[in-house]
Amino acid sequence: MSDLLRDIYSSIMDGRQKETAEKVQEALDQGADPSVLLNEGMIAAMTEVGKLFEEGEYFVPEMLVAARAMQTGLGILKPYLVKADVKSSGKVVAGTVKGDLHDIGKNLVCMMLEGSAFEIIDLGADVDPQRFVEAVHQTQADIVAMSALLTTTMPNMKVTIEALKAAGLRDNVKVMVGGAPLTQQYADEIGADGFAPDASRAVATAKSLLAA
Ligand code: B1M
Repeated sequence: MSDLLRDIYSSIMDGRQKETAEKVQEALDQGADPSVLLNEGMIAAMTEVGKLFEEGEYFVPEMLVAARAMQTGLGILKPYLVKADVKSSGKVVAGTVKGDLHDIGKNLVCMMLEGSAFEIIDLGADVDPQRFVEAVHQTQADIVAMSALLTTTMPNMKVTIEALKAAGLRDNVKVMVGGAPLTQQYADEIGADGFAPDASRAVATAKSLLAA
């Protein structure tokens, strides 16, 4: 690991927002590969934060400041990940499901999709099933992309799919799901059309859903 990559990793671990932004920018200015910074520096740091939380060494405030530093770093990285295309690949309504505040992974998925010319309607986190329904109705979206990071909120994906059915919209839209606790099997069980384990594969999944 290079010194700068190590600095990015530790500035996120320690929740130092300003330093994270400066180090990410410095690395980019030196020609670093954005996907290496993202995966080996930033996501690796968040994974370690989660491990320390599980071990009782980090608590919610530490997770929160690390998440803020991560979001700041992602803001710097975004223009390098998102290269706008001309023709729209499709319209995506995205959000983290009801009860769930984790939005970093969802934001990353949105960035990658945007970088592949999808139009994103980002509903944010803690999104009520009816809000997804309204957004699909209003925007005539092609895809609903739902994220969940908690085992306790995963069932709200199924609730949202049922709400789309009840509104008569399920046949008009593809549903894809993702988030750390999810599996392809769970996606199949709740009747989603697609699952992706990470943000780059989310792009491939979205494309294949619209090609099908
Ligand atoms: Co929370 N949290 N958290 N947390 N948090 C986890 C998820 C946890 C695994 C930590 C742990 O115990 N090891 C654990 C969940 C346990 C479980 O349910 N099995 C946990 C817990 C318990 C909690 C609280 C309950 C803690 C408490 O209050 N006691 C609480 C719940 C609050 C709530 O949501 N109601 C809570 C709170 C928080 C913070 C607010 C402090 C903060 C979130 C801030 C924010 O997001 N703005 C936070 C954080 C930062 C984490 C960890 C450390 C990091 C999450 C993250 O951003 N990862 C996390 C531990 C971990 O994941 N290792 C943890 C980086 C991100 C890039 O990865 O989100 O997985 P991820 O996204 C990936 C893929 O999953 C995938 O692509 C992304 C990029 O590759 N993906 C998709 C995601 N969505 C997708 C959608 C797709 C496709 C792919 O298609 C639509």
